[in-house]
Amino acid sequence: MEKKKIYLLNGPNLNRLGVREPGTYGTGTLEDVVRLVTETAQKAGFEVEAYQSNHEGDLVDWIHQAEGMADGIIINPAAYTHTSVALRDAVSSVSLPVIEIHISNVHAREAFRHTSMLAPVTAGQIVGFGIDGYRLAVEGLIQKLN
Ligand code: DHK
Repeated sequence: MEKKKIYLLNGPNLNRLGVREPGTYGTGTLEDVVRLVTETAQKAGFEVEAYQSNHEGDLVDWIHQAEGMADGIIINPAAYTHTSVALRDAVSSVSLPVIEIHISNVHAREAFRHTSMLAPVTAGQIVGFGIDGYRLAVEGLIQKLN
């Protein structure tokens, strides 16, 4: 592995950011998220590779692929947060620090959003800061890596 790298993974419906329930998720787009993460990471000498998928298996594959390719992962598993044993096991299977991020304050929403299958196996979780949470996730991840 040459250059320091962060994988940014976004799950289902996050391609709809900007038009999707703006009262909950804000008006920033996925493009804005990728730009914010890239700019924040670059300041600390990290490159970013960003992926979004509406399919659980794609996210599993990218988590696996990150090992050997990246130093850490920032993931918003979106709805799979609350359901996916497969994503949790994928996170457990790699030795990289993984930061989980949610745009909304999931704890102030429906009860089914209060549980994260992934949280116990991540290095940390950021919740409820809007898309600025992605910047906080980069800073937190880099702090853990240094
Ligand atoms: C995004 C989603 O799509 C929801 O399914 C989660 C999360 C919350 C977020 O706040 O980023 O429950």
